[in-house]
Amino acid sequence: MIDRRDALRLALAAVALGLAGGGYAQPKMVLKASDVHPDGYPTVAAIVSMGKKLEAATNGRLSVQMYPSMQLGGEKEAIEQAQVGALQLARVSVGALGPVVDELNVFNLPYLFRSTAHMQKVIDGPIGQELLDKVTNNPKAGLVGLCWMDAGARSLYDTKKAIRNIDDLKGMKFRVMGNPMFVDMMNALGGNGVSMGYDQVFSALQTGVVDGAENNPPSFVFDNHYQVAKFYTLDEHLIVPEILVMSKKAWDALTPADQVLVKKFGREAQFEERELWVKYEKSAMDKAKAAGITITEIADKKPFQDAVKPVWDKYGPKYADMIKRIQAVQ
Ligand code: GTR
Repeated sequence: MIDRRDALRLALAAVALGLAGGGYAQPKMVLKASDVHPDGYPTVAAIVSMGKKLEAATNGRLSVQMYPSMQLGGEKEAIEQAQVGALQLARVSVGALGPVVDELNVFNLPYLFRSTAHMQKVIDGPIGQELLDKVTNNPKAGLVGLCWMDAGARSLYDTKKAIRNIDDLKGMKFRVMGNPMFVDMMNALGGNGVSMGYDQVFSALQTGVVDGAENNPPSFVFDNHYQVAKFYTLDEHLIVPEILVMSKKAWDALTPADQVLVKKFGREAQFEERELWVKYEKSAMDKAKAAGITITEIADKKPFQDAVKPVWDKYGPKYADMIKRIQAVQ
């Protein structure tokens, strides 16, 4: 026989163990997510929407708290925080994650993809899954690769002059993402690559620490770089997708059923973001034109493609098989 005091103790123990209610109640988990872009940006909106789906599917047990606009720092910081478990979801560029998971660097080769449609085919298919698994199975990364996101094509912008051909890049300093491949790329193009976090780009442009940077139209416009850099040159040297990673610590704390949900809604976020992206890219270009930005189309990209050959010579051989497979995707 158990008396009332024992019954109370047992009940308290059950609550502490999460057994109350007759089943194994999982504790509530708020997944902190970070993004360098502001609220409403396609990557931010897609992850907020993923969070709402998670919340609905788990009766509020799992939810996402988004920290946009670099509130938690730049992408290097976000990756490091996710690795130690201080942050649960980090949406970053593959450019920034390459130094952690080397296999991803294949996507960082300039002019690898023929078009954004080609890139999408690759990330949506078996190669995309294989590379997400490389993130997850990397023993040192401490991250789980959840899904990809679109980021269009990256082009040059600067505060000094319109760039009409490759020779115009000579002597100009361009900020690139924190990955040695991009410093090499910019140097091969004839400029000087300066790597720095995204959080420093606006002021570096403003104070003249760099003459320019390079990014897709939505970043150029909606992160306000166009207010200081008035020349945008569409050479489209990189088509680098984004990636959403989860802290391995947080992932391991989820039940297998919850892991399935997170993956499923992540995959859906990949396609939701893509639709938002198309609209955002168009409105970014419209806004840039309306603001009087000098936009230069590089019709003949061959000189740019030829110039980055040393980057391919240096990094390409390591990824030779993967490059062939990517190029074979139609
Ligand atoms: C943007 C990308 C960000 C960040 C940024 C950068 O296009 O969405 O994740 O990587 O570029 O240049 O650092």
